[in-house]
Amino acid sequence: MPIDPHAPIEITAFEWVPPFAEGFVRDLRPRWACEEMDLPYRERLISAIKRPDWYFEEQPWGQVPHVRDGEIAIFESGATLIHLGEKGGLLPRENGQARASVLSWTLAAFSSIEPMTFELGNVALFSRGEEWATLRKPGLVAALGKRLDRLETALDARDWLADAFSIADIAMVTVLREVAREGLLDTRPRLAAYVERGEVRPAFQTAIADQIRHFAANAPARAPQGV
Ligand SMILES: N[C@@H](CCC(=O)N[C@@H](CS)C(=O)NCC(=O)O)C(=O)O
Repeated sequence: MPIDPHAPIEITAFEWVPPFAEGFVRDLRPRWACEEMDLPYRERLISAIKRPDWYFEEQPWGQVPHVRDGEIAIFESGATLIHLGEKGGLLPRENGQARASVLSWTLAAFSSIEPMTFELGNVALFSRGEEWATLRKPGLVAALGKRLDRLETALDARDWLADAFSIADIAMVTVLREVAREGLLDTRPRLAAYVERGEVRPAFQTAIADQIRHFAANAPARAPQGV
C-alpha cells in the first residue's frame, strides 16, 4: 500500500541492478521502514549505470537511497531510518533509554558491523580470486566472526535488539543478510533466527518485492560489470 505517486515522501532507488545485488540494494531500508509504519512513499528511479549529473548534488557519491520528505532531503540510509522512525514510531522521540537503545543499536549496525560486511563483500565477491583478497579473507572472517559472536550474546533470547521491533532491527537485519549469504550465520543459530524473523515480516516482503519490481523491464541489453 505505501507506494503512492502523490506521497510527500520520495525514495530514490536504482531502476536496475545486476542479479547479485537484487534484494540487497540499500533503498530496501527506507522502503521497509515505510511499509512497517504505513508511511506512503513515491519512487524516483535512476540509472545505476549512468547516474544523472544532478543526482550528485543530492547524494555526494551518487549512491542510493536518497529520501525527500516535503522540503527535507536526506542521504545515508541510516539517516533516512532515523527520520522515518521518528515520524512513524519505530524510533521513540522522547529522550530516554528507549530512544538511546534504538539509536545505539542502529549505529552499531552501521559503524561496528557494516564496515566489515562491506569489506567481506569486496573480498568474497568483487575482488574474488585476486591475491590480496585471498590473503585478506581468513583474517577478516575471523574478526567479523568475533563481532557476530558478541552480537549473538548481546541479543540473548530477545526477539529484537531494543525493547520492541525498531529501526535498529531494519538496520541490523539488512546488514546481517549480507553475511548470511557468505555462510557466517550457519554456526550462529540465534542470529540466523533473528534475520529470519525480520525477513518473514510482511513489510519486509513487500519492500523487497517493490525494490525488484522494475528490474526486468529496465535490464540493459548487455549487463556491465561491477555496478
Ligand atoms: N553508506 C551509504 C551506502 C549507500 C550505498 O553503498 N549504496 C549502493 C547501493 S546498495 C550504491 O549506491 N552503490 C553504487 C556506488 O557506490 O556507486 C548508505 O547507507 O546510504
